[in-house]
Amino acid sequence: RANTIRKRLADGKTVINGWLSIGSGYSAEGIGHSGAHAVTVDLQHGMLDFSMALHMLQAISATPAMPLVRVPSLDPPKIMQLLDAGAYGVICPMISSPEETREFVAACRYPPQGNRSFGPSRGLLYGGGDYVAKANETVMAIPMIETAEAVERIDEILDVPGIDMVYIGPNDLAFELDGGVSVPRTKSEAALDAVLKAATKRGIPCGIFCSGAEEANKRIAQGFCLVTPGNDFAHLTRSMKEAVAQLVAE
Ligand code: 3PY
Ligand code: MG
Repeated sequence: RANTIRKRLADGKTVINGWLSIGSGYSAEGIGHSGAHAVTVDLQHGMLDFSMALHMLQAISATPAMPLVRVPSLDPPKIMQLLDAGAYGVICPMISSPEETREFVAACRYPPQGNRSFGPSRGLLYGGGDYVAKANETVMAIPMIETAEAVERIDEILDVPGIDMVYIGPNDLAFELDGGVSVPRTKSEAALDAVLKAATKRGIPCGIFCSGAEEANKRIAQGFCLVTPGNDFAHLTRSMKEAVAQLVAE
C-alpha cells in the first residue's frame, strides 16, 4: 500500500492531519473519515498507551487517512514497535541535534539505510506482501523541531539524510524562546518561520500543529505543507460548548 501523504506532497498539495489524544478506536475511525489525509495517534501527550494505539491504528486502516504516530520520545525500540503496528510515519518530539536526528531516522529504516529490526507484524497486514521491500520508501521519519537548540542547529539537522518532513511544535518552542505560551510569541514565530524557510529551500516539507482551522489556514498561506487543525479533544469539547450555548433552556 502506497503512502498517499508522499504523493500529495510530491504533487505540491497540502496534507490535512487529524490528531488523536483520546484513546478510542471508535473516535479514531470517525476522525479518519473526516476528510483528513492523515491521522496521528499521539502517544506523547495523548491519554493512551501502546495497546490502545494498536486498536486506533486498526481503526484508521478502515478509513482513507494515512496512519501516523507521535512517539513519547526518541526511543528506538518503541518507534520500531509502532512501525510494526502499521504506522506509516513517525513524528518524534524534542529532536535537538544531528546525532539525535540520525538515531531517529535509523530507527525508521531497515538495513542498510538504518537499524530497524525485522518483525513487520501488522505492517504486513496493512501494507501488503511487499511491505518490507518498500518500507524504507513508504514510512516517513518526521523529527519535531521545538527546542532552542534545534532552531540553532537547524542546518545540521536538515543535512541528515532521510528526513521526510519536519514538524514544528509551536508551543514548546514558545516556552523555550519566549518564556511561555501565553505571552507574545515574537521570538518563536520568527524562529519557526526561519525553520520553514530553511526546510523549504532544501525541498523538505514542513508541518505544524495548529489550534484550529483559522490558524491552519494562516499556516498554509505561510508555506506549511502539512497542518494539524487542532486535536480530537479540542474539537469535541468546542462543539459541545457551542451546542450548550445555543440551547434555549432554563
Ligand atoms: C507543541 O506545540 O509543542 C506540540 O508538541 C504540539 O503538539
Ligand atoms: Mg511539543
